Amino acid sequence: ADRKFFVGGNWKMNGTIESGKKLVETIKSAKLDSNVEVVVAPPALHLLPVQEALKGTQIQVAGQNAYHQVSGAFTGEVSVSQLQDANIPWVIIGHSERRTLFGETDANVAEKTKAALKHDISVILCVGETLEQREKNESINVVVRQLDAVKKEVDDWTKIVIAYEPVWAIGTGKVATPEQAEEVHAAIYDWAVKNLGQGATDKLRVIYGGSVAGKNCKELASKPSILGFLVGGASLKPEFVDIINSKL
Ligand code: G2H
Repeated sequence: ADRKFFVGGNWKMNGTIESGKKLVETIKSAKLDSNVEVVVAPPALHLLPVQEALKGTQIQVAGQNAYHQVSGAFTGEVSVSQLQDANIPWVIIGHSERRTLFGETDANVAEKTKAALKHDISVILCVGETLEQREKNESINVVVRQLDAVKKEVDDWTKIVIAYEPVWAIGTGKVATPEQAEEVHAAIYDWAVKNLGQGATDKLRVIYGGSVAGKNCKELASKPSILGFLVGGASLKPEFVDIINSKL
């Protein structure tokens, strides 16, 4: 029970208040595997209406990003404490789009993760290599470096879900093979044993993200090291339900 299968839907910067509610209705009207923890991440402006629409269901919401400072002159940012104030239980930190398009460094990701946990918000922590890094055989080194940076700031990882998202698989339709995902997932569990201690790894979930879809989710989900998914494009479609139910 400690390692419930986890399915996150990252809506990114898509949709309207109306389309978000429609999507929620689609998910609500479906029969979902009750053994799955489901978290959807709408755009910040839509968090509250979506959360309201999801009341009474097994589905929680997440911010897609948060700033580590509590308040102040940080135009355009939403703080971890503001998420906490709005009762938002989860936040995605370190998504590759934040890292590459908005210049977030490993150190930024670490301080945001630390701040979120301090405010009692669980974190979906994203790591993953680029195509260039994969071709140079650096995938595992890159992921370990990204994890080490967070470990410097955070001791307790019980409220972190690690999402392995190879950048070359994101939004490209080019999903990692189950073997490619498993290799990195295994390296992440090894890292966790060495760095977090045995007890922590019993509870740790490493999920996969990058072009997860209705048609590839079952095979990926059948692998013991893949404890769930972070889904982008397909989380905006009715097939998100199939992905939630991929263990059925
Ligand atoms: C990776 C993923 C969700 P997609 O960014 O975080 O998106 O499923 O569209 O590749």
